[in-house]
Amino acid sequence: MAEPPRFALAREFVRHVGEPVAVVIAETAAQARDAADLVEVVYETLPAVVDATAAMQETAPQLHAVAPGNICFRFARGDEAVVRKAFAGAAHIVRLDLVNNRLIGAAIEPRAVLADGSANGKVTLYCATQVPHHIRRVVAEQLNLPQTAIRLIAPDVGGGFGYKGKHYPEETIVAWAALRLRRPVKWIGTRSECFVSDNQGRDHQTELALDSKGRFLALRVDTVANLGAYVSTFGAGIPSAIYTALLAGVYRTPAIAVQSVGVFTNALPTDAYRGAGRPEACYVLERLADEAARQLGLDRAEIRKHNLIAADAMPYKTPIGPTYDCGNFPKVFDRLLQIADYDGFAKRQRRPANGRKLRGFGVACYVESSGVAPSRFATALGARVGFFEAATIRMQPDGSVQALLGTHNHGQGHATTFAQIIASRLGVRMSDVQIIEGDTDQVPFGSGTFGSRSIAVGGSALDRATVKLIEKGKRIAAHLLEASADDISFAGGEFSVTGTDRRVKLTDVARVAHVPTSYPAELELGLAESAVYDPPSFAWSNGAHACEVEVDRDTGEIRVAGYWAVDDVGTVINPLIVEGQIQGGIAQGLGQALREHCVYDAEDGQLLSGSLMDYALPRASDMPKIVSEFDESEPCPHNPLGAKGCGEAGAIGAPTAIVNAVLDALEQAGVNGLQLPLTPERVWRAIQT
Ligand code: MCN
Repeated sequence: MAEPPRFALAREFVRHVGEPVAVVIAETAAQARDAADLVEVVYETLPAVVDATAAMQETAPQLHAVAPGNICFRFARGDEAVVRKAFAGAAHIVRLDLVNNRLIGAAIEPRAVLADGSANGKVTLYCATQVPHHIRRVVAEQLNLPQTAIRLIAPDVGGGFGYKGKHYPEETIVAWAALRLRRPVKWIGTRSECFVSDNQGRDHQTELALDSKGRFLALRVDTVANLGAYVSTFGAGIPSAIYTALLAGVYRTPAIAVQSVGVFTNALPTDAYRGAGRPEACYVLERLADEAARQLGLDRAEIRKHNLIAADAMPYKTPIGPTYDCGNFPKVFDRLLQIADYDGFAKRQRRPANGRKLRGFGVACYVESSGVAPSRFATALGARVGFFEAATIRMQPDGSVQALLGTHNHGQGHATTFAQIIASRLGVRMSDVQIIEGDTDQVPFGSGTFGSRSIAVGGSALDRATVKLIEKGKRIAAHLLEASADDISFAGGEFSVTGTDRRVKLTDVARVAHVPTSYPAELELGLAESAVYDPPSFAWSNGAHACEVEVDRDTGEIRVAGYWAVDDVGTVINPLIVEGQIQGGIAQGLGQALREHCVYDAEDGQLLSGSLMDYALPRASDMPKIVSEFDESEPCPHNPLGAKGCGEAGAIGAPTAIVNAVLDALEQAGVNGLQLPLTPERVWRAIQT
């Protein structure tokens, strides 16, 4: 992989609009803006290329000396020879060109950094990030400081969606300035700055072919991924390791070969954005399944049922690497068709409410590699960090509990769900539990929150810490109850001598651990335990989503009339929170399918969708009523909670379910094969022509 240097301030070349070139520090933001206007940069305009396929042409401007042809990497999986053979003998080949549109993250609050460098040699960095320990490490490396010289505090950050989980130049610049000036320095992005400074998402062009006799025989996928001007933190990992691993989806296609090429262009860097590689994989497979059904005259549900991996095939090794350890895809799919009344759709389609409206129905199944990530897997791919998680539980003498985790909450309800885990394990009240995240001086280790990992990895570390705490508690209780620790059991917040009514409360054990009137001589005082959890595999969340739309023939406007989701996120800790997470993801998926599109001028690389006036986010009025169900029959077999991640599920299934529904409707108008996003204008033009 070519890894060109990326400096906090551009040197010699500016490679994308918005790349910082100078920093102005003043007493007030207004002064700083005025002073910035006085900075004169003399640019020599160089040719630009913003499209990834165009950037691969021989004549394209070259961005980096270390990346000839603008190629960052070529990543392949599967056996090309086997696939070629299967294609040669196939009855049908279905081919599609797909574009996965570039998206701009738009959390409620922009990014922000405040550094206090007044303490000798030490800087406290308040930072709107999802990955506090990671940012501490990178800033320390860049400023040549020990990690202990930086305290990173990430309080409520106003949403993140993945793009706040990456390192940005401003974090280093502000820390550096604060250390130089020995006083606090603050930068807060304006909404417009977010458009030209924050990582963007998706931007894939994919061509694929599939052989079919109604059964999928082989799949070939060629993807060109636009990385933008630099490799962002996970920028190269998303379209390579993560996206390609999921191209078997829920289907038992025996031969698969995938090639993904990461390309540099004069656009902002792309990186993880809710779903990160998984929506792209789902889009490829599920658009293809619909197209195959259309060309072969098969029912869309039937072709899928024909090819789904059976529950008794688990564990199922895909031909491109991953092994799914659980999941009942046919059951989830059947349930979806039932709740969405798929059988009744033909009737609904024949009689739309208004004659000018076209009605369509779409489905999309997905598998998600949540619980990112087994460190073994990540480090083998070149990640220079482990992806495990750590949790510490401290019981105070009064019986209240503090839990410190390296994950980060920015809207996922960790304070509730993690407190639930502790309360159920230790038999304490939820109101007696305090969850602490987002402070590197308090929490010893952390990988942060992304990749729907907090429950499966952080929650599992927490669970392990409770087990250790109970084990120690048993030894203290054994001493107090004058019994052997082997005879002590724990339930409902009490230790008891098995088969007797002798018991002592955990809260009393906690008090004795701090006020040792009677305490085992061989034990250390205190009641605090830490645990680390490194997942042996991903937690394979999966699901099936369906959508019904009405397309207005005269305006191209699309109304999502119904939306149904059946998701297998393993054991659900908090149904209300999970439902909210699924809904939020679907809202973002709807945005990708129907509204959002990041556009650069192909000639000069200017960002044309540079504000919320040009970049349309979905609104509350665009959202349908969502019917959401969970299938908990297949808990994750390798983590103690049985939980799989849910934070991205909606954003994975929704874009494709919605697009498939719109294309189904448009077929009645003779329209096929539109690219994302399906804006009213694009749909209207297609109907007209
Ligand atoms: N949960 C549960 N039972 C399960 C699975 C999860 O009760 N079987 C709970 C968890 O305990 C947690 C929540 O659901 O409270 C989400 O858990 P998880 O799926 O582990 O996801 P993370 O907490 O790791 O959050 C990351 C995920 C990602 S990758 C993005 S992007 C995202 C998202 O969550 N960004 C969000 N949800 C978001 N929600 C808000 N409001 N804002 C964002 O920026």
